[in-house]
Amino acid sequence: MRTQVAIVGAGPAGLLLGQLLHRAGIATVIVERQSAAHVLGRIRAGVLEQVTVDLMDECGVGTRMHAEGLVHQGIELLFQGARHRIDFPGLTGGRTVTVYGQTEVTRDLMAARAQAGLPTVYDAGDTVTLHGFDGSTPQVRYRHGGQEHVIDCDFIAGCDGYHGVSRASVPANAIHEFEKVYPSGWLGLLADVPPVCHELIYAHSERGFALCSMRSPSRSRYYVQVPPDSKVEQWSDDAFWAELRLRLDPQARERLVTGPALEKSIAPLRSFVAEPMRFGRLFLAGDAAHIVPPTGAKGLNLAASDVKYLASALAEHYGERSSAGLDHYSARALRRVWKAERFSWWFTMATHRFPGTSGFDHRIQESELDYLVHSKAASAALAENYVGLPL
Ligand code: RFL
Ligand code: PHB
Repeated sequence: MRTQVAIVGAGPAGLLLGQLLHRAGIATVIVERQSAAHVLGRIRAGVLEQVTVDLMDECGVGTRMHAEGLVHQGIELLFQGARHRIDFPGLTGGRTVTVYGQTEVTRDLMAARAQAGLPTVYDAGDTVTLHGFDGSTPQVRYRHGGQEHVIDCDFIAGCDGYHGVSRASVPANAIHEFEKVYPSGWLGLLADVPPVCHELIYAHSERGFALCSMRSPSRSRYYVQVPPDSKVEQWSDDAFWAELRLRLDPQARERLVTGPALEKSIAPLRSFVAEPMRFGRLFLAGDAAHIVPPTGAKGLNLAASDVKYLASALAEHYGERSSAGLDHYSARALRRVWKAERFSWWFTMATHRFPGTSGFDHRIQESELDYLVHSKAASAALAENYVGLPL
């Protein structure tokens, strides 16, 4: 089989790239390790920056997002028992975010790809291998249905997440990795109960961080910070609700509606960047190249901005025979990545309670939050990062 761009991974990065390239008249094949149902079963991101919303529109898949997504004009920060609102439009010249689950983003993109009749290979398992990307004839090989398949292509897009094969295929001496692991995880619970508040609440308490988020007016997503070695089996639904309640303010506690978990999982907290994001004819995008802790909701949005840069660089290559966009892809993407890394690290450190921190650290943290909500400059810095920095 031959194509122009072979895409490894059918998460949001791979599917968005496929759609953008299709609209630019560039042929793609996507190879995914899991089944489509498995990809849709993962509960992850919930908040879209305007840049991501615009990209969904550009891909022609924005209709359901606009009909069902919730436009949010701010967030609430809870600490020392009191809530403080950060007003996005007022602090950023009118900008907002849209609450629309990654599952729905993925579903809409999968449907558009299927409708356009574009080739996607699911269930490739761990058989995918990358070849020749340091030369001029790259290949992606995989096994499917008991047979070996080869995709000859011009470029490979590694959109296969943190544990994928793409980054792992690069010789160790060609890549520089930066990592910070936080000694905590987030235990998340999804339930068909109305959200405790019409906006997200980021809560700092002596017992640790909590987040009240949502997917719709009748479906809530809650998180509590847990020790890194916590196992999801150790947390009954009742234990989760009890812990969440302890981290909220009296009004939220009173309004909290509990119910059986539709899904419960633990996500580690990690910051990670691989540099560069290009190796010959292989380009990394999304979680394959970088991870942020979920505080601030940047992961999916960074995947979207990488893919936007990559799609325009590839369109320039095929349309104008210019390699300038491809040559600048890594530096351009990394500039935005590092700003989101900084923001996610800072927001995590400001709102979590980590083991081994002292009374001094806690006073500084409370002072930081106090400054944040009472200084217009500090609130504006939070708001402009949360709604997303310009491309
Ligand atoms: P994904 O979504 O991991 O998709 C990669 C795909 O590649 C496949 N794959 C392979 N395919 C072929 N061969 C192989 N060897 C392969 N290995 C892997 C995988 O099966 C998968 O389908 O990466 P992508 O596309 O870069 O997308 C990134 C986002 O998924 C991620 O950044 C966000 O989910 C992060 N994130 C959030 N981001 C936001 O912008 N806003 C949020 O509110 C937000 N909340 C979150 C989050 C992540 C969380 N977890 C679980 C880490 C909340 C949580 C709890
Ligand atoms: C979510 O709804 O899953 C979510 C929202 C905001 C975050 C992280 C996750 O910062």
